[in-house]
Amino acid sequence: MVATTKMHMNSNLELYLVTDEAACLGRDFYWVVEEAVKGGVTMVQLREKSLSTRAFIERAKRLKAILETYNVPLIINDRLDVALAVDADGVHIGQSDMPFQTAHRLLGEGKIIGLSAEKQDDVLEAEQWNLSYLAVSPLFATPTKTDTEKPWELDGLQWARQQSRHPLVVIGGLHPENVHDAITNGANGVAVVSAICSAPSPREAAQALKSIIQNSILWP
Ligand code: TZP
Ligand code: MG
Repeated sequence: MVATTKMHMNSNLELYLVTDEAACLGRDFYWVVEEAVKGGVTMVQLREKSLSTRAFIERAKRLKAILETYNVPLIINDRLDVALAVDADGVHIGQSDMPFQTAHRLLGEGKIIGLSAEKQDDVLEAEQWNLSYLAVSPLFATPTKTDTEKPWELDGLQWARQQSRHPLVVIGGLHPENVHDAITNGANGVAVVSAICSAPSPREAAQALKSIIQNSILWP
């Protein structure tokens, strides 16, 4: 048997869209996500805090059908039951959600599991698990989510890069002007809500972010 250190080697974290219907400014949710994917989003996390379980599952099913046609993975925030119900590609868990070991046991091999790190102890603790990625959260302060720990800022990201063997995704306050700095200070991928969901053209916003990310990776 071939030993693997990561549960899911092929997930492309470069431009990771985290959904928030309220940030879509009244436009059709599925249209916004599909436009973003056409612009180059490589992973989508369905993050729903107020839908009923039934509505969450319906939304996840519909989104999965769209994303499958672009070969883009669907990640479910928090809800293992919803991820299992729709056979999503993985889950994203936070520090107060289900523990990693439980999520791993329930989901089985081959699924993406991402974890948020909100403080230094979270980064150190996560070294023992075979995560698909660690989300440094929030990198910068953001009006989209205000109940957060202190932002990491770029020096905190550098520290996390030195400590962690996991791919790092940054989330919180990312936009075209600071994405290059995030990549050159250690991020493997950039997760955004408003920079895409609230943009006049989600497709063009995704294209612009993707181009900055790829140029930053090639020429750090
Ligand atoms: N987790 C940490 S910050 C955040 C989440 C879900 C929101 C990021 O939103 P934005 O609009 O990209 O700053
Ligand atoms: Mg959570």
